[in-house]
Amino acid sequence: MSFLRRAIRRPPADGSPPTPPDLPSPLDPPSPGRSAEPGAPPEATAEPRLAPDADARAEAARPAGDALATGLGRTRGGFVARLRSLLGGPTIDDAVWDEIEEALILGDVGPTLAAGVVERARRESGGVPAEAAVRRQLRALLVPRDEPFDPLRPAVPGGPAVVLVVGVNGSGKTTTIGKLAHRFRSAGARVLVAAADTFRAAAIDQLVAWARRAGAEVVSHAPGSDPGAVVYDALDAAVARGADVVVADTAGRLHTRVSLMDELAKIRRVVERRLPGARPEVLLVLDATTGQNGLAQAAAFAEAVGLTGVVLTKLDSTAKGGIVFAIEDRLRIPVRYVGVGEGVEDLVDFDPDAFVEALFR
Ligand SMILES: Nc1nc2c(ncn2[C@@H]2O[C@H](COP(=O)(O)OP(=O)(O)OP(=O)(O)O)[C@@H](O)[C@H]2O)c(=O)[nH]1
Ligand SMILES: [Mg+2]
Repeated sequence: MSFLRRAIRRPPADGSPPTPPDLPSPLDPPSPGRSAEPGAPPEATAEPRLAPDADARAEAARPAGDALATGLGRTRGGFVARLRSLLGGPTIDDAVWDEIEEALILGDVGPTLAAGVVERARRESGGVPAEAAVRRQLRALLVPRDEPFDPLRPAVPGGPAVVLVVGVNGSGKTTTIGKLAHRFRSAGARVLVAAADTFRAAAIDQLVAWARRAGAEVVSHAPGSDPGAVVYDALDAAVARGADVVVADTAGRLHTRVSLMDELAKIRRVVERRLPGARPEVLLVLDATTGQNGLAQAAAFAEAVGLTGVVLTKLDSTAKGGIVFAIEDRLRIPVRYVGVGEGVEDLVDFDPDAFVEALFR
């Protein structure tokens, strides 16, 4: 299975953002789709237009249980292995239930949730095996999905889908956008990425490099310019060119900095101004290794900009994948994707059943 052979590439030791694998250097000249000056009309690139058909879209959204299980390797070997050995023992007395609770806390499920899961599973376990009871209780923490997730759903009838990507510094936003662009292109969509992280020139270059590899078009302005204007121009360009989806990168920001969070709210308003009544996807990219602190981040972003989903990155780097349960239960926001590596294919659709199954596989 190819995902087993995926090399995990580590970031450069100096902390600078890595160049995505097999990509041109960020020092290469900008792509043709890039507009250099604020307000300059974005240029069109000669891009074949392939409308995403229903099959391709269904394929793009298919849960990937095997890839999930691999991405969860550390978690499965860590707290879940402990959990399973405790649950598989001959007798489960008070002391063992306490250890089960501890294992859940160790896996970042969170103390309150862990206590609740144990209490309810204990009650249930008279009738069903204890492992099944715990699995069921964990599964019940994940929020119900009312309708299938379709990131290519037009934000307004006849218009493009819009995906805003937000999160704290270094959580994996730009990398995730590269992966998403690749995935959407593979589904036949015409993809436009908006370089609304204007904070650093290198951020624009990093996005351009990812977009070029994925075959997506880019709309960008000069470093330091207004991120809202970039998004506005990108939406304009998407409408003019008939793009299927606009994915906007935003600067990493501390969730505690009010002025930076206000800037996000402004970007959100720009979408509304250009596409009145639009329903954009607003995805929070959370680094799974930050543990329970991710909950505070998510709450702040939800308040500032409204979130429709979470992308949990770096799940491959942590043994504490139980954070998924905490995020969904506490915030009632569905996890849509998980990042399981730094490569372009290392993004897995999140499906609640597949997740719990993969954990205990
Ligand atoms: N192991 C692993 N690394 C990841 C994953 N996603 C992103 N990364 C790495 O995380 C680091 C930061 O990724 P970026 O995409 O630059 O993060 P960002 O949120 O755009 O960062 P800023 O723009 O600085 O806020 C890079 O080294 C990525 O390769 C993942 O799923 N797994
Ligand atoms: Mg970035």
